[in-house]
Amino acid sequence: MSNKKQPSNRKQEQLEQYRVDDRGQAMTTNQGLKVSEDEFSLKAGARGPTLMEDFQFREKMTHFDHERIPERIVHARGFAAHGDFQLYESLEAYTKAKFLTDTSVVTPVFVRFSTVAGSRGSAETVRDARGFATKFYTEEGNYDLVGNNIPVFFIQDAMKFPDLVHAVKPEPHNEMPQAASAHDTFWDFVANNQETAHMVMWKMSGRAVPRSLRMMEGFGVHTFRLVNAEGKSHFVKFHWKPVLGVHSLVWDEAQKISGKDPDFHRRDLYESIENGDYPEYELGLQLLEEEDEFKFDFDILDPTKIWPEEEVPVKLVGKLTLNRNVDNVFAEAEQVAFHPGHVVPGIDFTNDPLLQGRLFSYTDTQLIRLGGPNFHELPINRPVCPFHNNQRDGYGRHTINRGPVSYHKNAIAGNTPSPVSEEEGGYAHYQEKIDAHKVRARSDSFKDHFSQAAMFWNSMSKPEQEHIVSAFSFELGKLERESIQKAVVDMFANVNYDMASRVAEAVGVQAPEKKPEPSTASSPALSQENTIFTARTRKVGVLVSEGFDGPQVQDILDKLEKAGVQAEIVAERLGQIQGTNGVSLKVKHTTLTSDSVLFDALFAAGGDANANFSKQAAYFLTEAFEHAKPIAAHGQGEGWLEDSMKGAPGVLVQDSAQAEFGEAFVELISKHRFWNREEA
Ligand code: HDE
Repeated sequence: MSNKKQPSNRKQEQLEQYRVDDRGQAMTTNQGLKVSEDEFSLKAGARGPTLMEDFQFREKMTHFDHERIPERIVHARGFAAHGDFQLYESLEAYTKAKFLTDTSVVTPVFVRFSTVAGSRGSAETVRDARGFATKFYTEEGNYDLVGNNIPVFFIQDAMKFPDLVHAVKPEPHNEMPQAASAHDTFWDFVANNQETAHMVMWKMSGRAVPRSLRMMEGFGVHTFRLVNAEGKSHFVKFHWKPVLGVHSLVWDEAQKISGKDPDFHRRDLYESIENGDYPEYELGLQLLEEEDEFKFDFDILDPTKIWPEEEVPVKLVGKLTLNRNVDNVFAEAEQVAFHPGHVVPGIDFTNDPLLQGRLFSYTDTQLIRLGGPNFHELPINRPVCPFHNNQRDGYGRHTINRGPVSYHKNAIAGNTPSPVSEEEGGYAHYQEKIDAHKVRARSDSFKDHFSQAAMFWNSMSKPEQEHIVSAFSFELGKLERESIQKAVVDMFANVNYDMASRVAEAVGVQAPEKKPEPSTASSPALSQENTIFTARTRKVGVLVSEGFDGPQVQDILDKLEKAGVQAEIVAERLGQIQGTNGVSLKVKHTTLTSDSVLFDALFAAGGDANANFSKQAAYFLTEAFEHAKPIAAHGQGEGWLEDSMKGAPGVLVQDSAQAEFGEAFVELISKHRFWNREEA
């Protein structure tokens, strides 16, 4: 980590006492004993056996043997950062949660992003949902918003979660494939559990291959409740809206990145924070009066449904800024323990059967993962407010509770610690009236699985629809069993007949029967065509060789920098590279150490390239072109472009008349991709 001054807040002050810098220190054992030698075990003679007495060796080896803890059963591959959250306007009409009512409060946060299916070391650009879990360290206790980047879930009842996860994880007989849903058991589950239809549509879309963790939305998924000081409740859905807009990779690119840079997403997040390009997301709320619970043609308790933003607008209420990287991934990102049941007064649950089950699972999983009931004492998990109760002991207890009393009620300690009233900040559950039979059942109001899946399809632009068809064709194309391919195609004919027929043709199974369209509704907010577009923080690969046009190239690089674009020089070898008029550039990559898939756009800046570099540059450019990326060429760089690329959308070739070349390139970069090129 760099030595630059790091942003601070109350949580950072607390963490500071646990941070240790070993640099410049004498080496000791864990007991504080200074050691004089750390390369050789204690032996009976330099060529003799190691002695049992060697406490120093035993301590070092034992600690090493115990370094690993079980990875998360889902969301194992994750990365995290610290930051702050601040509110734009008081939400006291809706909630009494202090951090949502006082605009002067800066709430420290810790956010962990993750993929779902892959193991802890798996590649990051796989086709998957992403976890977006936020811990707010509020003055009233920790509040965790444990969300995903897809607003709906595969199943409606927590009872099925183990089945879903078993189906998507690598198949148990051969542990293949890693971090991928393109295999028989996942799609067998889908076809036999048709409530999955809506989320599968999202998973086959660009949402499941985000360009960056900084460019994806987050969703609380379930309907929660906000409760104000008068006890009035509103239903609420939580959203995170990225300030840079929602953008995706293309599938071919995502797969190649998995090999070229399996750490692509964490590197992007880490570097952005180190560069001071702090990732930002606005918190959005969809609010619903209690009286409106039944006004929709879906059940608001059903986690496979969204509230279309055009019907229930998203109110932007505050901003999350990630401004500090972790110091130690294990201590922070691995040991952090999230739980949808970590709430504060003013935030409450609904009877969404998926949420209800999650309220059990998350503590349970920490007990096995973190080895006991004291995980709340780990530095990253400690609230910034004090905590007092009569819980005692257990593995790894840090707190030294004083005095004889560890029970309630008592007289010895004046009946303390004691519960406090709601007025004094005591959490009181919303008093929802329940009058029902105990049943194991799905509510009839949860039975429409296809309308919103169809709405998602209807809302997509043409290129987005093409990407969905090709994602289905890829995934089903990987299956061994034709019966499953057929069952999935038949199922998705219920969503959109044309889509399913095209997939059937691509994978060579019989076309499905024509089914009626379940919905003609659409929600423009779902299309990434309607998102925010900006060149800020985009990464451009600058292909350049000796003797490039110094003044012109430097001018273009200055324009890119001014627009917040990160330009990285790719040349034949590392070191400095000389252009005309004494301009010299520092080379960051060679064509060996980088690849076109690692950049948002390419700038062929020219120079007297040898045959090998010209060939490599041409290869970079062709691939970037295939992936619909912005391309600019100057001077000899134009010669590295295939003729068919010149004049295509998003390809800028400098001619002498163009004074504003740098600005024009920035404009292209802000467009992200040129899908019309793909169509052509
Ligand atoms: Fe999770 N989920 N989940 N989940 N989930 C876990 O808890 C679970 C669900 C989500 O970065 C586990 O600490 C059940 C929906 C995130 O540490 C586990 C059900 C959503 C993370 C668990 C769900 C999520 C988890 C594994 C169905 C989006 C990573 C490790 C009822 C709203 C948090 C852990 C982090 C992690 C259970 C469904 C989001 C096993 C039983 C829906 C972001 O407890």
